[in-house]
Amino acid sequence: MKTYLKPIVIAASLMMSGASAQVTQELNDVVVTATPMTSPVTVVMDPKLPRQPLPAHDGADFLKTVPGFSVMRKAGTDGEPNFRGMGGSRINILADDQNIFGGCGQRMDAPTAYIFPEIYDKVTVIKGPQTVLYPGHGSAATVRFERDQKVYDKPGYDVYASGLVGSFGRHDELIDANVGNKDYFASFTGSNTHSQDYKDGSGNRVHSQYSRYSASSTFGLTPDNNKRFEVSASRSDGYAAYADRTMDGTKFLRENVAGRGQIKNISDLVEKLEFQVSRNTIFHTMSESMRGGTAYMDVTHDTNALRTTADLNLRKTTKAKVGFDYSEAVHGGNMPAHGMPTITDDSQFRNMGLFAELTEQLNSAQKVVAGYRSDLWRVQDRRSSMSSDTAGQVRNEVTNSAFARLEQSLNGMPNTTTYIGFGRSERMPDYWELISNRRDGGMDNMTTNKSALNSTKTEKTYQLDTGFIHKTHKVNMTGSVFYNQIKDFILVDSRTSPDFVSGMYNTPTSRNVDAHTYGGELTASYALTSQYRVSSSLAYVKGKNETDNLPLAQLAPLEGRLALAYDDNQYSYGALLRLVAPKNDFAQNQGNISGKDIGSSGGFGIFSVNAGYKPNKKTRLAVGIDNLFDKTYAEFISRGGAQVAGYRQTMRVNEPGRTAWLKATINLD
Ligand SMILES: [Cu+2]
Repeated sequence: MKTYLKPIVIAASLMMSGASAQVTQELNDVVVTATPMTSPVTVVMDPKLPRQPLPAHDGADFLKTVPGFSVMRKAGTDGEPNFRGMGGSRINILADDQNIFGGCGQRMDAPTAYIFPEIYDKVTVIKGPQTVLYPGHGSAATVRFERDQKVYDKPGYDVYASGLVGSFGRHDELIDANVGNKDYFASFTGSNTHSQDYKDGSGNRVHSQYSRYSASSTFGLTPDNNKRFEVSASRSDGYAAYADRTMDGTKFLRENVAGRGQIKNISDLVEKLEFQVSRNTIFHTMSESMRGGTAYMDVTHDTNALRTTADLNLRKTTKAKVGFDYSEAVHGGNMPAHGMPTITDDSQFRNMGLFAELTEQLNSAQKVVAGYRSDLWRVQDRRSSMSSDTAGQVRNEVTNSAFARLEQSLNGMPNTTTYIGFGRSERMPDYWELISNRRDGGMDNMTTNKSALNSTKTEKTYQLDTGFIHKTHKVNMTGSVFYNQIKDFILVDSRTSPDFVSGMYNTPTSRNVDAHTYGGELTASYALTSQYRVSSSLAYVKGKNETDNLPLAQLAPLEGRLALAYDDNQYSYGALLRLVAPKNDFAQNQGNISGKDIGSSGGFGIFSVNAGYKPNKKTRLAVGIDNLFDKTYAEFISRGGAQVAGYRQTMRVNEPGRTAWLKATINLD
């Protein structure tokens, strides 16, 4: 265990030496290995920078560089993000402030499966229940993938393009092109990615090949400096092999149309007004066709949403953001193997929310941020009475969430901000928890039609968040710790003894239990010289299922990272050591909508190296070798390996072995 505590010691010594350090020039991150908090509870990232380890071309793997995040592996792509042990809908994923709910009842497609980070300009993570501005079911973190729409005051264009080649036949191509003048703008993004099966450290092939493309275009008008109106459309599709189950994803079609507008400087009171309407449709097919079978199933999830917000200047020191959002999501599917080839709806979720967030600058050193949100939910069970005992029934629910946070700059310690916040987040159970799973059935649980619609209560998280940020050019240190009490935590229980599963698909149960978790993340980096920087991070979480007197399931083990980087603004070199502790406390067959604990896991250390070259300001080359020593390992939260003909079955889906990659990016403007 001692090895894994080293980052803490290093961090502590950096903290002491950092307090009196002289300011020197800050280094650019050429290859990002760990991302610190940028402001209280908030991490902001540039998705166009190369990352190590090389992420799959989807939004989950990308989040791995944020301490506290881990990803449940299913195969090559479409992993499931988990933050501080909270998975599934507890992480609210937003693409341009729209929820994309995956379609798969077996959760092949987390929302991040439809998101290609590099086509966005900014990714923001807000930790804990410390915002109420966004729709969805999230309580543990909010992740926003955003485009900064480029507007022009004279004719101009910007083009960003990147290409990547890597081991196991991986190649990515991406373009983000913008053009405009003072009256209009237009943009186009396109991405394509492909990978063959990768091999784990022992040289065993993992059933994991995938292919994806995406294309989107936006057209907008800027009648004057204060107004912007735009329409956009996008489409993406692909396929992916899954090593953790008996079917593969052969279609992941997402189509999106949206209209949005922004009017600024309306009056002294109203600084900005924004509105958005959007439609997201998912058509997903899972089938046996990639492994020689013929069985298949289709699912659809269509979401229409509306959102409007106003930024208000209430007083010189008081700002507010108030708004309203509405969404309507219909899920459907077919079962050709059971004589139902036509897609029929199984549920509708309607949600209407009102929210307000207030920022009060108390004095030059103190700020209070507080918010309140109320949602009205209406869930309709549209299944037939053959497959649900709540067929046709409607559940209405009101959820309330609120938070307050004090941020304070320290007088005695320059460049240091501390914060303390308390939040209550009430989470409406999602599609999987209410419709896919069955209810906590007591004695009679041998049939599949015990619907969870009315029995699964909303989940209430009461959380304390506190931390600090200390930033100079030489030292960057951040710490965030949290403690929460979760009332009616929605546990997905697949235990067979006691009997929580039923039917031929072993449908698990959505149960409410009481739980608590605590932990935190620490990052520290220190510029040894103007070219050398050492950085480290640590993430820890512990939790308990109080009702069952068991550890809370799906909590990743203690993890530390240590990196050394050289950057002279033209050449860069870096090395990354990731250390993960063994984990022996687990809750067999308990978990969330995306996975469950399957046993203890061993600790491991993974060493990776990278190098970069910037011949000029517009071009960047980066190369890396991940898992240099070709270690065979799997993440604790990863899914169990399935039996796939021609492949070796493993307890968990193993991570890739040694992976080399090269990425080139170019900016033209
Ligand atoms: Cu599926």
